[in-house]
Amino acid sequence: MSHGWATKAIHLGHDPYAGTGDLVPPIHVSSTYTFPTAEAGGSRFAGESEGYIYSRLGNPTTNLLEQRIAAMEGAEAAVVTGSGMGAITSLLWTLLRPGDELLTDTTLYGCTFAYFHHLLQEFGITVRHIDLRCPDAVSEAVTERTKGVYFESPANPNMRVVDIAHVCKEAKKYGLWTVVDNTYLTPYLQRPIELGATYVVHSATKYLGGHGDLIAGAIAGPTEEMKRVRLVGLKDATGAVMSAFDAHLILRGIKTLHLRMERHCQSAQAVAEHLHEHPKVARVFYPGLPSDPGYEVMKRQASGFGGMVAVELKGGYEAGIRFLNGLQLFIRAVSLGDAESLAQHPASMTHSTYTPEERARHEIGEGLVRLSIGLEDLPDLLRDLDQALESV
Ligand code: 4LM
Repeated sequence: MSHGWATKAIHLGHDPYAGTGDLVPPIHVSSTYTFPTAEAGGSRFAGESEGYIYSRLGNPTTNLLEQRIAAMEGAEAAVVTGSGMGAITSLLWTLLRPGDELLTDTTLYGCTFAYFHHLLQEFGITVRHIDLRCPDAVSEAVTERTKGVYFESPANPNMRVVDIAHVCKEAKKYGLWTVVDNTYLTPYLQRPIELGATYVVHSATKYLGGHGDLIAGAIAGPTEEMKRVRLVGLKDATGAVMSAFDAHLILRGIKTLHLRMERHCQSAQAVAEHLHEHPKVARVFYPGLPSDPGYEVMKRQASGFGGMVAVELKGGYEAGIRFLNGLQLFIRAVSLGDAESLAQHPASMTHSTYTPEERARHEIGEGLVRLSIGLEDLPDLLRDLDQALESV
């Protein structure tokens, strides 16, 4: 019998009646594993027999989380990592070689942008930004050196939405792989692999963990490729493994992911509508507003619009900073996806890795304020936003 999405997120891969009968899967803290004989150890290293070797290569608690994330994403397999950046770098150090070319959308999370521009480019990999919202963007940009296409949707911080099925179909025509950073929506709301993507990456620090108490990442994709990522990008290149304790916290977090995401979406929609009407607001970036350029595409490819809202105030940078400083319930902090509502200023914080000219080119406003809508009572959130806007 095939179970539903939430049932898998709660039960998959653990038999509560086995062994000591733990309802909750135990946390396996061992860094290394015993070999009954020297030959048995050699045979595990040679890949001829099953069995754990060393926790950088695999651990029962992180492996259970990998099974659940793969099932949630509709992927064949997954690999979990010590951070979202650990996921992105472990995947791309596995897939790219000097001379290769990577196509990407105009907007990326600040450290992904820095990795692409300050590392990949210095190692002889060309990264080209194209407007993936244009239907012919991939076919016009592809060269014989192009290996893949990487994007976020909705993008951090300006909520740009890319038509995932269309871009993946175009990329496939030229034999390119595609990577979608699904951090903002989570597999509860959007499953890029089912829409044709080859890989998904996550900062599991955000909604998957959901409680602001860990740093983690995940990659999902085809089984054989995930083996390579584990043995090349993760084991040898980055070493960015997840601890068993963090895997336990994420296993706990994803049991309530569906409930949390429903509430994040509801409140974010209400906040976006409220701010959209406000006389001090120049523009709200939220694809759940029918006036947003991403609205129609999002309705097709996701089952909700997510919990992130960005806002540009009339009065630009100065107004944005005053607004941030006026908030009393929203907490001034980067990161997102927690129970607490968070607010930050991308130009001076998460996206300060871009130069001002790059931010202008990549559509990241200097006055933009990003809100991660938490799980508090909505009237309290609206009241806090209103009183902070008063001070502008
Ligand atoms: C932030 N973001 O935006 P780790 N992909 C996306 C992200 O938003 C992030 C990462 C990857 C923020 C962190 C301070 C779309 C992170 C990187 O931070 O390495 O888990 O994820 O506020």
